[in-house]
Amino acid sequence: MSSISALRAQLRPGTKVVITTHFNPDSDAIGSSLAWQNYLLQLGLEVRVVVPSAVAANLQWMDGADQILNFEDTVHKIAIESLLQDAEFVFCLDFSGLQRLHGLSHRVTIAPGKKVVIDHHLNPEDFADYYYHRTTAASTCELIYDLIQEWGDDEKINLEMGACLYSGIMTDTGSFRHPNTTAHVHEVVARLIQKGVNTNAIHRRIFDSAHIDRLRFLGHVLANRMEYLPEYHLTLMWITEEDQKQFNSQAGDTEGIVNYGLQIAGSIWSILLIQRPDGIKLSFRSIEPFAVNEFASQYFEGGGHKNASGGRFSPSSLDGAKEKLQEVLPLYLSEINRVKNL
Ligand SMILES: [Mn+2]
Repeated sequence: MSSISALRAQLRPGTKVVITTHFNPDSDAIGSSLAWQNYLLQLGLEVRVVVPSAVAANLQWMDGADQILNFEDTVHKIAIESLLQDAEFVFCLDFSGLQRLHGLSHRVTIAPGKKVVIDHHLNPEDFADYYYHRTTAASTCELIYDLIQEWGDDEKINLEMGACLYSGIMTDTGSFRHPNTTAHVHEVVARLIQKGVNTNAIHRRIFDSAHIDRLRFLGHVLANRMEYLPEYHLTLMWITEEDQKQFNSQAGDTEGIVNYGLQIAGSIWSILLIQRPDGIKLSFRSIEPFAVNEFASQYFEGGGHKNASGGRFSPSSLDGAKEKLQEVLPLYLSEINRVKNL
């Protein structure tokens, strides 16, 4: 493993580079990837962004998003394989476990180029040659900003990049209200605003660009797919495959729904179960100081941040996942009671 500072000198004009990010890429994943691409293009490198699954509609305004290659698209897939074969560097942004690439994981693993991880998730895997990794960073976009500053290239952060970076910082901090929102986060954002980034327009593009189906879907989940378990201070939500069909649910439409569970007085955590063809996807959110990443990794093959984690349960049975929860929740009762009294 080498120091990231040694990397700057190797990023010479003409160097072929691939940037990739996690499955179901969110605003931090796409924002950091496109901002980093913009920066490397300014240094004269040949850069493509490739993703394991589709970019959500509310992120497609970002500069460069129309050029992103999606591994789930059969035409793109072939291009991605040859790009990975030729790349001298593969930048892995906003993830540090290869399984988060899903179908793309094997291709990246066998890619001959040097791997560079830029990420803020806990427990990074040891697969890369360079790491710029800090769990205290609220977002990968914040790390991209910091790294460009460390390399003395502030003037290269242009408006397009600034908009991408702001998007990831805004969403990964829950619009600046999650406990990860440090003074540094606000300092970075203040600098982006000074550079002319229109934060209000970005907020509207990301959050106020829903199709009416999406709002009806949300209404359905809140009205019919939510339960509050007072003894566990837990809000439980679930979405069936049928629900997703009925409301014509698109990539990204389930994003953020889990957070509603924390709005109930007394709730210290919230779990959303989403039925997918290959299993149940779980999202966990909690309030400080209750940690959900350990729960996610211990019982649901997952992990993540202290207050925001993911997991999975197979087979694709919602009842099965709920039964598993009923089994393991009592084991957490003492921790729940400890935290609720703080
Ligand atoms: Mn992130």
